[in-house]
Amino acid sequence: MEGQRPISWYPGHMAKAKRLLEGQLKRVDIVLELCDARLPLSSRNPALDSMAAHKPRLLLLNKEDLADPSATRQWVEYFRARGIAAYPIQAGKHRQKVLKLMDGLTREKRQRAQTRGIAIGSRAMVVGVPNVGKSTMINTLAGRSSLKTQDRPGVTRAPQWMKAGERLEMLDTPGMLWPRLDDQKMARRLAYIAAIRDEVLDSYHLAIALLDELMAIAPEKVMARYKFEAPSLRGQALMEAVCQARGFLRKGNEYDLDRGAACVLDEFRSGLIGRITLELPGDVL
Ligand SMILES: Nc1nc2c(ncn2[C@@H]2O[C@H](COP(=O)(O)OP(=O)(O)OP(=O)(O)O)[C@@H](O)[C@H]2O)c(=O)[nH]1
Ligand SMILES: [Mg+2]
Repeated sequence: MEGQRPISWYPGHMAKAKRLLEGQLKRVDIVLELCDARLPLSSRNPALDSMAAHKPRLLLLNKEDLADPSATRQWVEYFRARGIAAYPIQAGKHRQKVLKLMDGLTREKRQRAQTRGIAIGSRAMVVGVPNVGKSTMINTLAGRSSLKTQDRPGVTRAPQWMKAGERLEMLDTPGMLWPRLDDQKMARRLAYIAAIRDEVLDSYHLAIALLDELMAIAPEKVMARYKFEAPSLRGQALMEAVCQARGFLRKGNEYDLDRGAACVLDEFRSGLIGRITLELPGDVL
């Protein structure tokens, strides 16, 4: 995009992350993969399908409260049609739901062990891009807030085990990015959901790109939030409309575009513009 630095991925880091993940996979019985329900494709790790092919696995579309419910239904169908058990959740809330799903994944193995008089436990790892809600999920399952969580990427720095019950141990992992190296659109979308640090990007251009995408997907929500009626507005004019609505002006009546950008990113991330999903299965088929 014009005026915006390209986001660079580091192949060395990716290779290291892949090796780490391979090592951890050997130590667990279950894989909980979290993706962001607003971005179910771009926020998934495409390598996991083959790497974890032989492990019981769940794909949890997290932050469903921020996504468009009908889009979430389409995504669940899309993944299930491809043999991937997908479920929408809110990591901070759905303790029983996720425990039950995990229980279902290991029941056979446990019952086989039981017939031999052995009670076995389960070890599960949680993987996903930065800021997707991995630590929140484990805290919820464990029923205590031991792991640090925050609405920014890179909060968890190292893998960490945590007991989540008599027979359940969970491995929290630092967020891992695994995009196609050349896909700037995907990278931008990861930045919208704060899976990539803001500082890596130019917030102003990022926020304009987000507004443009939102106007293409849900113009009525954007216009209702920022109180303007011009469905064809795009680019800087759109950001000016936001500044106008909020009174973000500098001395001399110039628009404070940086403040507008910060506001749009914040409000999208916290769901204030509405429940919006950024990509649909139809876009990728
Ligand atoms: N709205 C909403 N917010 C959520 C949900 N789950 C997690 N969050 C928030 O998302 C932010 C990131 O959560 P974390 O649990 O720290 O995410 P993480 O995947 O561990 O992040 P890293 O350790 O940085 O990779 C926090 O502010 C959480 O409160 C959800 O279902 N809905
Ligand atoms: Mg974390």
